[in-house]
Amino acid sequence: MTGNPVRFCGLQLEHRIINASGTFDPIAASRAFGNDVITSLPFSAFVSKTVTVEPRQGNPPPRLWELPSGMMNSIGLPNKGLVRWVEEDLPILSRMKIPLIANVMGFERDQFSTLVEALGGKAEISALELNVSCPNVETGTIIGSDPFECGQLVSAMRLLTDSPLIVKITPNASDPAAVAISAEAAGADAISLINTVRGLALDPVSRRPWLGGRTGGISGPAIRAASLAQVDAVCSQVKIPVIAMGGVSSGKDAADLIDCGATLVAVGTENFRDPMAAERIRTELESISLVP
Ligand code: RRO
Repeated sequence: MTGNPVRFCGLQLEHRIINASGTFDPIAASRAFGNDVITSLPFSAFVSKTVTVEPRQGNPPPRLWELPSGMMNSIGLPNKGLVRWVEEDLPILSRMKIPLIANVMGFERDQFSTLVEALGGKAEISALELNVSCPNVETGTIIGSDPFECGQLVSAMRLLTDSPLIVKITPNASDPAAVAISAEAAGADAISLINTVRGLALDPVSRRPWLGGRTGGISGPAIRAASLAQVDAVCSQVKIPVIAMGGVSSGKDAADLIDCGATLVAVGTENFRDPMAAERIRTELESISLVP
C-alpha cells in the first residue's frame, strides 16, 4: 500500500507520515540490518538528526530517563559537524528513495547562515528544517521562544536560499502560535511542532538531577494532548503547511493532528519502541475517515 499522496512544499509525497528529527538513524540501521533499510524506510520523507556547524560530543551521560508514558532526553546535539556530515552521511542518505529534509541548528545567526548556504542548494536535500527549539543546550530555545527573534532569523535565511524552509518551533514558549505567525510572515514555507517539553527527573538515590544536562525534553504519549492543543492553535493562525508531532503512536493520534489542520505527521519516540511503527501508523490512518 502506498497511501494517499500529499503535496508538501512543492514535493509530491506518497503519504503523510514522516519521522521526527533525531528519532531514526538509517545509517546505523543499515549497518545493523543491511543496506536495504536505506531504500525501504517507512516514511514519505526523511528528516535528519540536527546538524551544527562544528562537531559536538553532546551532553554528559546519563542522557535518557524513562517516564510512565514516554521518556526524557538530554542528548545535546551530538553530531559530526557540517563538513563531515556532507562528506560522509549525505552520500549515504541520498540513496534513500524519499526526499531528505536536513535539520540544522546554529547557536547564533551566522551559524544558521553557514548551514543554510552550505546545504540549501544541494540537489540531494529537498528542504531545510531550522531547529530553533532544542531544549537541551543553553541557547537552544531563545530564538524559537520570541516571535521577533524568530522572524528576524527566518527573514535572513530567506535571502540565502530558495529551498523550502521549515521552522521547528518550541512548546516551551508562552505563545507558540505568535512565533509561527512571525515565521510565516518572514517567509517560512512550513512550521513543524512540537519539539520536546522541558522536564526534570531526580535520581532516586542521590536526590540530585538524573540527567547529565540537568533538565531534558519530554516526548512520547505524555505530551500528546499538549501537542494537539499547540498544533490546533498554530494551524488556525497560519496558512503555510504544518508538520505535527508529539506522542504519535497510532493512526488515531495522526488523524487527530490532521483533523486539527496538520498536513504531515511525524513519528518520534514510537520509532525507538518499534522502528517500523510508521508503517503501522500509516496503515491505521488510511482506515480512518478524516474531517473533509
Ligand atoms: O539533541 C538533543 O538533545 C535534542 C534536540 Br537537537 C532537539 O531538537 N530536541 C530534543 O528533545 N533533543
